[in-house]
Parts: sequence; C-alpha cells; structure tokens
Amino acid sequence: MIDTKAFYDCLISHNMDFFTGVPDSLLANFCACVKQNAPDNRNIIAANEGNAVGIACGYHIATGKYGVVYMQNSGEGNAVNPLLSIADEEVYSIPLLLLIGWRGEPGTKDEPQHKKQGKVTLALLEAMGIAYEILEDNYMPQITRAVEYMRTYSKPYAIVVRKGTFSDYKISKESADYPLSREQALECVLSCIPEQDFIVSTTGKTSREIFEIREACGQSHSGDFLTVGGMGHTSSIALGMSLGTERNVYCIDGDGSFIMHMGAFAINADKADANFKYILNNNGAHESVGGQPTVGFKIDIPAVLKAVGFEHIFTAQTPEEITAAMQQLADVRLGALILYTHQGSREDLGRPTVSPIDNKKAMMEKFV
Ligand SMILES: Cc1ncc(C[n+]2csc(CCOP(=O)(O)OP(=O)(O)O)c2C)c(N)n1
Repeated sequence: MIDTKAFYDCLISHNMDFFTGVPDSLLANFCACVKQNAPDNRNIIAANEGNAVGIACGYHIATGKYGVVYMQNSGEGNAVNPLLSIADEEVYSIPLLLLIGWRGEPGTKDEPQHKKQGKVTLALLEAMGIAYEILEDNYMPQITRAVEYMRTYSKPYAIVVRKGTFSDYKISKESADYPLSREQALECVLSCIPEQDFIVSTTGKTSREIFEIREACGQSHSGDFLTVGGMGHTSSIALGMSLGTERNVYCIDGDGSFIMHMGAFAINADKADANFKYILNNNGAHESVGGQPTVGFKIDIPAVLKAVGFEHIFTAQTPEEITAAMQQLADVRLGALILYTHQGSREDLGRPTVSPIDNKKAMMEKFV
C-alpha cells in the first residue's frame, strides 16, 4: 500500500502541482489528499474526463508543466477524443500524466458495468499509443520514468492504479444542511410515481438506493432502468424512452451526472414530450465516490434548465414539498424538479442483484 500523502508530495517534488479530473472510488483517498493540499485553482474537478484532458493541455501550453489528470477507467471513453485529437504526438504533442483507477481489473470481483472496461483498460491505452505502468509500492522510480518520458517525447503517460493501492486519507465532507438524505428524498419521490410509469436513474448510489427501496417495499424493479454505467447519459436514455412510449418517464439524476454532459439538456428540452419528467438530486457533490464537490451549489441549475427550454421548475427539500412538487410535475409539460439534500448514505447499502441484461429485459416486457 502507498502512503497517499507521500505519493502526492512525490508528484509535487517533480513539479507536478496541477491536478484536474473526475473523482473515482479507487482514487478517493488520492482525490481527498489533493483536495486537502492543493490550492483550489490547482485542483480543477472537471465536468467530465475529456474536459480534464483539455484543461491539462491548456495548463501545459501556458506553463510547460505536466498536469495530472485523475479519472476512473470508465472515464477513458470521455478522454479518448481530446487525447487523440489534441494531446497526441501527431497533433499538438502535449505531455500530461494520466492517473487511472482500474475498476474491473481481470481476476478481481467488480460490478457488471466495470467488467468490459476493466478488460480493455490497458489495451485502450496501447491502441492510443500511450505508454503506461501499473502503480507499485516502490513508485518513485516510476514517477521519475514518467517525467523523463514526458520530457523526452512530449506525450501523455499513464499510471494505472489497482484497487486498494492508496492508504486512507480522510477529510471531512462539506455537506449542506438540508433536512433529507438522498435516500430519504428518493423514498418520497418513488412513493409518488404510479406503478405504470418508468424511471431511469443515474449511476452510483442513486440507483443502488432505488433498488433497495423497491426491495424493502416488496415492489417490482421492472419499471426502473438503473443506469449502472455511462454516467451523464441518464437523461438521454430517458429522452429516447419517452419518445417511444405514451407513459411517463421519470429521469432521476445527480448533479455530477447532470454537469458531466449538460449539453444533453438543450436537446432534451427541444425534443421531449410532456411525458419526460426530470428530477435532479442536488447534494453539491460526487457523493457516491467520496463526496468531492461539484459546482452543483455554485450554479443556478433551475435557471440553466429554464434557459434551455424547461417550462416549469420546482424545488423541494422536505417530504411535504416533494409530494406537492411531484403532483405538479405529473401535470405539466417540460417540468423539472430539483431536490436539495445533504450528503451521506448507509454503510450497508447493497448493489442491484438483478443483472443489467435482466433489468433491461424485464423493462422491455413492461413496455409492451
Ligand atoms: C465516466 C465516468 N466517470 C466517473 C465515474 C465514477 N462515478 C460514479 S458515480 C459518480 C458520482 C456521481 O455524482 P452525482 O451524479 O452528483 O451523484 P451522487 O453520487 O452525488 O448522488 C462518479 C464520479 C463513472 N461512473 N463514470
């Protein structure tokens, strides 16, 4: 196991003092350490991993330094285009250090959405011509090699991080003071959605909690599409679904997911019918992967949704407000409900026991 702060100090001592990325559960201790020790304008939590690559490219152009881009391997997909079309040696040839959390490493137990990505993580780097190493306890020579490589070839270099590599690094979560947790808010929301309607819920603990609420209430899962991977695409799935059915489709999103692909909302608002219902749980954080902050509380999400064309925006913090808002949401065209909740989730929160394929099959049967 690597002492997280010592690793951070090692990067700093090699003049790598600029960090950007999207938090990851495997990198949660590293992300916490960066959050604690790097100044705010030297740790840019990006909307998505592709943006993070862009930010690191810009920083290099301005300073000549190598930015550190942290991400879960699922973010490799978001990063492919800027890596190949900007940073690549045949384009602008920009060095940056990728730090990639390896979910779904072959031979380890992980969730279905990580299996394929885990299998192809190294092959994807190879296909992109990005040299990499797997982070080892004796990491100092690896960092020296990475810096040497970036200096010599002016290319990105990747360090792949296995589960359990970094030692615990705890910082206190800056949680807002709202009365409900996400799970409590979800309980209220689900109790207001009729059985014949559909739900598309976002990646992370939102979908895990929805699954467990259904179990606890002895309800069917067949109307709930739990978007276990593909963070940020939940609303697009909901849009597609809503265009293919007369029944209501409720998208239940998170602020991190909303921000990751915010451009989708211009299209959602332009193309959605009255049966597209958008609910966003705003806890101002990537709570599912360690509580790193998003800009969810800094930006005016209702105004953003209004600006792109949503006609009715409701907000709620308490069970009573949620119930009242859900009734109104059911009746209006192009409506959205923003829930404000505090951070936190159960220690014993489980994971869906229905596989993604069975989830999809059951749902398709319900559509018929
Ligand atoms: C492309 C991609 N990047 C990163 C992740 C890791 N990840 C899973 S859930 C999550 C946080 C989601 O935040 P938010 O939507 O605000 O929901 P919350 O966890 O706060 O309820 C992240 C970053 C991922 N699954 N996919």
